[in-house]
Amino acid sequence: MTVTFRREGNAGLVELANPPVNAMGLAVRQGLLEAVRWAEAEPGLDRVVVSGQGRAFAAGGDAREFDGEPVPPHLPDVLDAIEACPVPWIAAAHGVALGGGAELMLACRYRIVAPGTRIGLPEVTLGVVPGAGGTQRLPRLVGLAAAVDMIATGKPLSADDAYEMGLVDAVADDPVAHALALDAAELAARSALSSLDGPEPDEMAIDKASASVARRMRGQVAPQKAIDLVALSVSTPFAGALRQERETFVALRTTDQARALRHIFFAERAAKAPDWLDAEPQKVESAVVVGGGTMGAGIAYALLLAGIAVTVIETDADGAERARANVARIMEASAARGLLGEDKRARIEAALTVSTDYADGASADLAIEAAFESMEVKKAVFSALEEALPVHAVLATNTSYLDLHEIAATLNSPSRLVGLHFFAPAHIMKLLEIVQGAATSHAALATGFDLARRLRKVPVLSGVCDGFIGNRILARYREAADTLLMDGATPWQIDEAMVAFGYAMGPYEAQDLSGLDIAYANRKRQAETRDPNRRYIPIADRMVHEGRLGKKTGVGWYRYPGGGGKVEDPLVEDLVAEEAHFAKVARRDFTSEDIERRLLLAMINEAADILAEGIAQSAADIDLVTVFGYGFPRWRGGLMHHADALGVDAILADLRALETEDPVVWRASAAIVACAERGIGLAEYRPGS
Ligand code: T1G
Repeated sequence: MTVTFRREGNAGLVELANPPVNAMGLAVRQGLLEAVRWAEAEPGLDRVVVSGQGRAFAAGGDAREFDGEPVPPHLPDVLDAIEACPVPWIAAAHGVALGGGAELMLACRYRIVAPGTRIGLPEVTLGVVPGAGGTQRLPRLVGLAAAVDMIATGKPLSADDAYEMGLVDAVADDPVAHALALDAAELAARSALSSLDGPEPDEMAIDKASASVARRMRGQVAPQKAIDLVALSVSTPFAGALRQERETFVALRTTDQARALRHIFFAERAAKAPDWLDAEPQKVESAVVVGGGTMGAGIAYALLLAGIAVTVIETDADGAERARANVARIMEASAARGLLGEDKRARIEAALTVSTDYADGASADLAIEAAFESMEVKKAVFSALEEALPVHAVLATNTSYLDLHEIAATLNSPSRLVGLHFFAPAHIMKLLEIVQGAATSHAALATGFDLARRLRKVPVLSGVCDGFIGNRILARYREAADTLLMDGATPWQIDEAMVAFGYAMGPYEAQDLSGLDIAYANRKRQAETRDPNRRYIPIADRMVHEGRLGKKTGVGWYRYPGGGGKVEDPLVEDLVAEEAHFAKVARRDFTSEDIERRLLLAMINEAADILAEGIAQSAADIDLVTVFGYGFPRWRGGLMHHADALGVDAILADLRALETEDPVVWRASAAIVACAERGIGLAEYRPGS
């Protein structure tokens, strides 16, 4: 039974029992409707208290059902029945009440939550709109401005904020007990929200919400649809508006955007240690972080937040001071954003040690090296770690590019080495590439996945190659962009095309932020092994030679007059034109569509090679890397999900056409050829198959 109901005195007690989070699938809807019929027939009831078993009241509609046709009873009808029930229903919630779960609360006459409960209507984050009365009942309860803000952002409220706003009537340690103690007469006098007049008009609030979603959720369809529906509540009678809400919800369920957002929602939750990983993780109570720069400090803070004692090792006293200042700066910023309370801060500060002596890490269970990206430095660090730390300690490197096998070759126990590739800022970015070397033990890997769980990161397993999954795709993306530059496009055009596609910023503005010297160092490192037949674009090297390193030098691909926004720089266009002249390139125009197509094809083809080589376990893993680490638009589902939306046949045809231009860089990946031959998508493709 996913819904149970029983009588206790004059009260009916209804419980959602669909673990783990009481998703309101078909069985729950049927069960709720049976409970209404029971309550209507049960003599002498003066209230029905609905609550949820387990860690949540209800997480809303079962998103796994959204690919198929909606099956009755539909949630809006079930909630209408609850609202119309002659016995008043009381919602007694804990944990989370999201989407349909919050709408169930709105269909009740009285709402009680336990402290710590989160209440929200996050449907837009799944590419849909509230589809069971939320857009009509909420504004009638809390007013237009509060309702449109909640629904357009999808952000859940805390119990106290919900009480402040009037969304809930009480915050109680035991909501069910509180419900049972309510005065029956007061309860019976409460009106159904659907019977109330619509909210006062508030054009300002609507316009503000529209402007905000146009900025923050650019390219996504659902947010503005949700705003339009909430606006309807001012003048449209409840029943009519509810129908429009339902039609909109059903229409959006099967859109590409909703499918893409569901794909990422479930892929993120499926990102766990692979089934074949049967080893026990090393219990990590204390850790060493080598290097207290931006990455090291972020990693140290993330570990401290998870309750792990941290020793940051630096080369000298100045370095140690800078490291301590870097961690303190992160704490300050988190405290300023209300994310770090004084007690927690004191605990974290007490658990942090900064030292120049590896011996201070003698009791560590894990070491994460985040030192300068030079193989020489890495080797020195790991031999010091192997000497100072206990033999059970797992040794990890945060390298973004360097060869794990070369580092492992310097260790007495290479099985202890695993790659843990964090993304800046390490305490915020959710992605963690866990890199498995040939010698990496299952215990070291399991420790990486267990750490990801404790740090609430999205772990993705990667094999060893230059740049692992993410940076390898990024390198190909930049190479393809530089080729477009050489052949006729401008940084502005390229960035605009990728922003129009859905990225927050294009490759050139992004590089100005991170600095052109990082990629330059990598190109220099790769020079010896680069394929001599592969076309090489020297523009970015020239930029570095001329000191145009990006924002940190005030100029890069763009100028930033007065430290403000990016401005096109004719000197860059001159530099590019000159390089094209030297290379005897006849430059030509590219449309925004050309640019988008070529850059996506380049990334998709490289990602397909990564899949074919078994560096990535699945296309879904590559989607997680591109969305959580590289700003690929979440509402497009990640690089490979988008590739399947384009279709492998079309992709192969495009690659074949571009191969005539350059057979080396546009050689179609074996994975794409195989998928086209077998008539499958990249999502079904498995390495080695
Ligand atoms: N549908 C289906 N499965 C769901 C689910 C949902 N709505 N929510 C969670 N799960 C699964 C999840 O895949 C995982 O499965 C397990 O539950 C635990 O989740 C008309 C129709 C509730 C805050 O957007 O935000 O209502 O991996 O690992 O970190 O308007 O899940 O164990 O197999 O995330 O504690 C709107 C989405 C739906 C809420 C719990 N609701 N869920 O977080 O655990 S649309 C949402 C969450 C709607 C109506 C429409 C979170 C959570 P597995 P978890 P968690």
